Amino acid sequence: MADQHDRETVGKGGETHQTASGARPDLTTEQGVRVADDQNSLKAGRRGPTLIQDQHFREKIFHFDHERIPERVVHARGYGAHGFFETYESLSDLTCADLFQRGGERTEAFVRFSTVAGNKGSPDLARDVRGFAVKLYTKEGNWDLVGNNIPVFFIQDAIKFPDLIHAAKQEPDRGFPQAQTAHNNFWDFISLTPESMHMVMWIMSDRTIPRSFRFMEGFGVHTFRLVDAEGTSRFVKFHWKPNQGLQSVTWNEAMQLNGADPDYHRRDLWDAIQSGDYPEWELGLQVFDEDFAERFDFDVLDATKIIPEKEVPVRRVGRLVLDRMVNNFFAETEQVAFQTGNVVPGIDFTDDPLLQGRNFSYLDTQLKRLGGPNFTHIPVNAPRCPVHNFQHDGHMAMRTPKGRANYEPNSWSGAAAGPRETPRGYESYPQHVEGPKVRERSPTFADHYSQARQFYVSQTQVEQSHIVDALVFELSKVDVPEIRNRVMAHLRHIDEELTESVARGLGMAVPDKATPAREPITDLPRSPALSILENGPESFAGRRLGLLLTDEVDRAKVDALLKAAADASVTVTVVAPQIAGVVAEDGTHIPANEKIDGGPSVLFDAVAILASDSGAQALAQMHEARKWVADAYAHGKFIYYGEGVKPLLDAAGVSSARRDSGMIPASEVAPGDFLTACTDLRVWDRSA
Ligand code: HDE
Repeated sequence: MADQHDRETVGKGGETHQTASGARPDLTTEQGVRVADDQNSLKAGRRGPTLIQDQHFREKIFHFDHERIPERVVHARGYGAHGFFETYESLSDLTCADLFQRGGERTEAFVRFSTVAGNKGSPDLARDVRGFAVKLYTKEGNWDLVGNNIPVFFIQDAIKFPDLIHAAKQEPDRGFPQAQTAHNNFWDFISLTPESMHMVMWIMSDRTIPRSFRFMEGFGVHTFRLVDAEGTSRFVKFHWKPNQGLQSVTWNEAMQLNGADPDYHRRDLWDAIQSGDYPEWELGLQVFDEDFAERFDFDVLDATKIIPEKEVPVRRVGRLVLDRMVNNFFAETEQVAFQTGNVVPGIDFTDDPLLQGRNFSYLDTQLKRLGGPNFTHIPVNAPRCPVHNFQHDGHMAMRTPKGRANYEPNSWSGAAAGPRETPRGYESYPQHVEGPKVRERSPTFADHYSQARQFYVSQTQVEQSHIVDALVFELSKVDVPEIRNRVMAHLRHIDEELTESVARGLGMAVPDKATPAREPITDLPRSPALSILENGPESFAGRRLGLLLTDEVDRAKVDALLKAAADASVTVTVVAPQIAGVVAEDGTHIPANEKIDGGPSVLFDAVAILASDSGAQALAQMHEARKWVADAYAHGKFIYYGEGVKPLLDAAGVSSARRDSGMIPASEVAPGDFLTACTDLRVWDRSA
């Protein structure tokens, strides 16, 4: 029989099950008939035509022909994992949501991270917002917190979403560029949409090129409500804070990574979870009342605004741990359906017009993608609590309801006929609403620049320079000077020096200021919470070291470094001139994980080079090896180097004069101390 992986088979009851461990199940058709030969179709004669009566062949090809479903219209490329949420202590003073009632309580969770603009096969390191969608299977139903890694959005009203996404995706006549905003249509739209300028500052920062999903924050973005058992409502903004610290890559690395490993983020999450290094985030709440909302400089219903952490501190109320990869990418990550409308008693919406629009869109889109109204029956989407209703029938109904009752009220479902009363049924917060029907933007949404400026001034100098570089890069891909001018005209309201630097980078003059809908506030205080570099890791744990070795290397030195890395929870990738690995001075064999051109230094958070004299000389002659070192240096990485490596460093352009605090000689510094120094991640003042 064909060489098949252990497959799941479909049992009588319709549920899938694994066969007894180790035993390879017989192949069957979907009807359960055993297949005699899965490798040859049925033909009239050895060299004759295939017969249409070959039911197994037809069924196999038929199924294959229908394996694809439409990709998500946005967030098509994503990666999911299972885990749990643990509540630290009861929040009954704030909300009656069941998952927050008891300290130590764990709630099953599924998280899908994603990029927004690229298609399913696009590279992971596109400059893009990352989706951070969390499904919490609570005892009182599913709560989906469908967030991003940036706390604001481009637009204030959902009616503009199709325009934004059309402008960002491939241009319609040519079908490119893929997974990038560096093109005319995107910047044309942005230049005509001043409300996007705060978000533009975030997307031009390194937030859009995270080192991995594990090192980024998540945000619910909108203002939601928490409602307690007495029916009192408070406003809330949701945050996910990574315990691993924040970390991004540089733009030059991102561009190289997309070639070296287009699955860089997927692989990182897979490797971390499979090795038992489970990523964790703390759930943070910013809770505030109507009085604060009235006093605040901006409208809390405007999703282009944050509430600075200094004004309303973030209270950490629990942790999210991802500890299990999916069994099957399609069944789980592809079929998971998030919906902002999925809330549980104790959590409610506000009138944020973006959120209101999303509540419509997410349910609607699943019909197209998953083909019918019964997608809630798919295991990854099904609530873990009982489900009873009369929403029956439809495509692919997986439940088999029993009995005569399929309407309500009825007198078949139990002794007490008549309408049901459900304790703790979901009650919407009885907010008073009245007003004329108008198509208008509230004037309280009119300030488009103040918080963009606050974000910019809250960045370190290095981060500010990355924003300038990103704007220059993106606008240099725009070939209509008028669009560049319009963007710069907005930038002038954010920061004059920023605009001048961008204009210099483009070789253009600074244009007149755009006419603002409202004059910005220019003295909002700096907020360190907005910087990545001010919220870095506390150690180098969870990071990856690239270790370049050659034949004849001193085995004891290699072992000492590997041990220090294991002690510091740092993963090591051994890179060598050949994939077979190297033979150390003592004759022992050290296997490699990557051949040097398949394992460029952009893949690693820091690098180390241990080589024999002759090995280093040979490396100095190799273009890939020189580039390996030169890139690590240019990207500001910590470099640990053994004796004898000098010829390679010189050949890579890292002469003695350029050796700074990040160039760490193994002859002087113990491996453990080198890894401790790596906590800083980069030597930013190194000029490339
Ligand atoms: Fe989404 N968004 N979105 N979005 N969004 C979708 O739903 C939409 C917005 C976000 O991993 C779609 O199932 C509208 C903000 C994530 O499966 C769709 C508006 C935020 C994901 C949709 C927004 C998000 C989506 C496409 C403007 C951050 C991926 C497929 C009002 C708070 C979920 C799908 C996953 C996906 C609509 C804006 C986050 C079409 C109309 C703001 C993380 O329904």
